[in-house]
Amino acid sequence: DKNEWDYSAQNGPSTWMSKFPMAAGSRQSPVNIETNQVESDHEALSSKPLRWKYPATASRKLVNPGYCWRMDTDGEGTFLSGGPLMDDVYKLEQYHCHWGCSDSRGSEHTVNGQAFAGELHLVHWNTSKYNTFAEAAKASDGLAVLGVFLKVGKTHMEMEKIARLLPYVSHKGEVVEIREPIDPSKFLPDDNGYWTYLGSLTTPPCNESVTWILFKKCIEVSHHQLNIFRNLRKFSRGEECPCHENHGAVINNFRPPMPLGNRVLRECGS
Ligand code: SG4
Ligand code: ZN
Repeated sequence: DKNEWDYSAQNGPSTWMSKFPMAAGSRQSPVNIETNQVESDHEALSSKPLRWKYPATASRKLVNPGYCWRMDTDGEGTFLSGGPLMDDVYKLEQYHCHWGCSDSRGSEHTVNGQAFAGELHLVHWNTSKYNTFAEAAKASDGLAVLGVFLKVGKTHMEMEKIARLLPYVSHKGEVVEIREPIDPSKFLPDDNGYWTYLGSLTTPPCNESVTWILFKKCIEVSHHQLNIFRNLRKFSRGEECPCHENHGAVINNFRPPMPLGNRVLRECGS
């Protein structure tokens, strides 16, 4: 299958470029953020503050695609604009998460070489310039992803609603409809400071279409909540468990940092 890619030694990130040539491009994500090489760009970025709005009813369907959990959203009434996005208006398409096998790794971006326990991604598309998500995903200014680092600490109450539903999508291909509101804005830290740069999707086909906005401040989730993520399975119900390989658990679903090259990392806020 041409679309077979994963995070294993055989089909993992170092092999993606053979089937997905864009993965070898010069604008790839994630990257390591060296905080002393970041350009403060207060004037240009803070002249238009980053603004968002998400109705609590935006979260619609929780999916296990076999390599993460993903919440598909109803973009209606959602809004992201300002900061590096200037006046363009983006809508929320979905959000999903990356995590490790232990709490010491799991994020895709790193800060001064340090990984976090996980990284949440809120994926948006530019509705000012494009008609569909698919069209936007092919354009250099088509997508915007808000990234939030997860560290281990206290139980996150909004994440708890997702954790409670994950056992219903334990196997690949399973979907559950959301009945109680899950508010995406509750996953964002209370401080607005962020880093931003131009990059790509971190999974095949690795389109170079993403304006990345990474919050400097982490949010906390509990060790137990991360363990619930680690209980998701990469295979379908009824398929045989590849028991030799961590019982087919979805873990270490992160791509390692790619070269920044001649790109500029900018920051806004503290
Ligand atoms: C995750 O695998 C999502 O499930 C994918 O969503 C997403 O792809 C992919 O990550 C890449 O997004 O923010 N990490 S990322 O760069 O959004 C897309 C789906 O496959 C196209 C729908
Ligand atoms: Zn992601």
